[in-house]
Amino acid sequence: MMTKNITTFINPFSLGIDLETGNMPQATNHLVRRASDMKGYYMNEDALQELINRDANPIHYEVFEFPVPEEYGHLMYCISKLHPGKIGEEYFFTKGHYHKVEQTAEIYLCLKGEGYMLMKTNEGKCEAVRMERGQMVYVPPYWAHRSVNTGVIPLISFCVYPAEAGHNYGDILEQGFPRRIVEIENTVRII
Ligand code: PAN
Ligand code: ZN
Repeated sequence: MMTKNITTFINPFSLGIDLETGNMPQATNHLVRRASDMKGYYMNEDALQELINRDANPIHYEVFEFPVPEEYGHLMYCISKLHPGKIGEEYFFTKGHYHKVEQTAEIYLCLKGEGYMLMKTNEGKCEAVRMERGQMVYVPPYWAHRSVNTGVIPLISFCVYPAEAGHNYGDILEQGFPRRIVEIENTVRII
């Protein structure tokens, strides 16, 4: 349900984003997801555990943001940085989520790297849209979304979405996505 009655007044501001590295020096929120946070998401749990043991539970992806009020009318924005790698045959991905306020959309502008935005609906639709530098992906309302890095450098995107959207991770943790993106014989396959 959208709350349309509270929109806090704030003053305008600007901040810098390094379009090469995705660095946002003024960011005050830094969310870090490590390999151990991804338990239950990949097909090959043993391969995930091997990575956790071998590389001291490495960083999987990071989100940088300088928050605004989480209210109708404001726009939240962030840098999402997904590191490259595979768990077994499966390329690294973000957990993925629906927005809690499901009628909210999101824009991802890819700044660096390559991969896909995997999207699904509750009605069983699933789409994989290519992400590469300069490509904008529009995630419509009602679509769960997960970034997948099929390259060898971090996949970095600038994201913008209604600030009241919120995140629902539970449904994806339970149901996953109908499709997975894997490497078979040195080729990217969407299966
Ligand atoms: C993004 C994502 C970010 C991390 O900012 O939150 O890429 O992915 P997960 O949230 O799936 O862990 C976004 O879609 N915000 O709504
Ligand atoms: Zn989102």
